[in-house]
Amino acid sequence: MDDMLDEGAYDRRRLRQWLAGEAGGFSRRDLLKLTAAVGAGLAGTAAAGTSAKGAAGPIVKPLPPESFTVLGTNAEMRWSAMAGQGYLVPIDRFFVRNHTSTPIIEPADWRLQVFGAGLRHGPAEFSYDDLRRLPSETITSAVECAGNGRSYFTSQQGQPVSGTAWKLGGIGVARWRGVRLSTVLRHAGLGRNAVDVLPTGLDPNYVTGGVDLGPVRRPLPVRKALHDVLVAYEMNGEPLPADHGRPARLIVPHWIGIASIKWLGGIEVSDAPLFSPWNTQFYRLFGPDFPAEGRPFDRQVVKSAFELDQGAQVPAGRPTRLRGRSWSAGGAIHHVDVSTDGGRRWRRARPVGAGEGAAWQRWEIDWLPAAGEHELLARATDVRGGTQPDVAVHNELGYLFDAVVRHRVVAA
Ligand SMILES: Nc1nc2c(c(=O)[nH]1)N[C@H]1C(S)=C(S)[C@@H](COP(=O)(O)O)O[C@H]1N2
Ligand SMILES: [Mo]
Repeated sequence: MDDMLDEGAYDRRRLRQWLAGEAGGFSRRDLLKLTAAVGAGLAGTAAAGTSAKGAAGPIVKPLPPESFTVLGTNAEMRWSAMAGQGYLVPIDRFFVRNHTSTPIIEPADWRLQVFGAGLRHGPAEFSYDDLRRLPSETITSAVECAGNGRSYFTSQQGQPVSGTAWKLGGIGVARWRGVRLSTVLRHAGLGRNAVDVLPTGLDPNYVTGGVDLGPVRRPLPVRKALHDVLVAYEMNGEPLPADHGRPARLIVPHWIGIASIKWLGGIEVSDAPLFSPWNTQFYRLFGPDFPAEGRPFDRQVVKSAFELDQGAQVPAGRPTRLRGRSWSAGGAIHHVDVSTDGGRRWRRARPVGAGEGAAWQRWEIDWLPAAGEHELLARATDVRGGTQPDVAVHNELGYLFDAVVRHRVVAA
């Protein structure tokens, strides 16, 4: 069990089990059938967007253009909207990634069902009030889409990818309050035989290429579930907003955003490995450099962003303070190097906000731009030495873009 916290080992073991046909929930045969039915290239295409009762359109909160870029059913945060902000991303500019649409669920009508062969007795049910009565905890954590930065595979590396064309705004950091998933599972009577936990969303089923893949769901190992996962009902001190999972969602620290299931309705606790399209067909690395069944992954990588739009204007000949943020699932950021001349010379950025937390690191650096076009680059290194390459490893679904992004600005 000990290697289950090492997500790489977990992924490799699950992959072997899946290939061997030991699959609960979504087998290799299911996937092959599905792939045959739909044809290649369906993975990562835009949601067909079924509409269910109670759905209020893809996203409920206002999406002013100065804060968001709308991408299909999703809304990307504009990095310029973080200029002058503190450590946290305010709710009114936090990105939204919806496979279909935000359902409106009243806390009073909501129940969380916990069930499965990995429980000691029968299923357990929690109301919103039950959840609020359990001991609470508050954590600061990023939620980041695995496809954040995807568009740079094409615009910077000239490589084709499919999926939502995020720049770098598919991330947000917030304070989340809720109940530890370990507490919920213990109250439900977690058995010693428990292996995987499969949280399921209450949003409309995801239909792509004419195939109904069912509700959004993705398993995680019980070891991770017990380690640091939160069932969150508050975000930045407010009741969880509809678009971010009201009444309750998972927050799975350091893992790709899809692990943090919103509008949590059910949690299956299994005594055998579980699978869903979200850890077999999506969220694997596909392409010539990878095995045919794709390489699984769970964790995020190292990234950096300037608090500026691509192509932003800065005043020429005047001292300019560049600000940005860097983050890594591997630990706190140790240092950030910045180039203002396309990568020829590098300077160390000053960290901002000591002791704010390790979800990301704010930084700044001063610059006197001459008139003309410039390319800004930022490269972060975390405390374990993890850093950002010049070129990200290409994969067809465009996940884990960790390369240094070339950020064009115009001084005038
Ligand atoms: N039920 C459900 N949970 C979900 C999703 C979804 O579409 N439905 N999207 C996932 C993805 S891909 C990401 S990146 C995060 C985004 O969280 P946010 O919309 O609160 O920013 O939620 C995850 N949880
Ligand atoms: Mo995502």
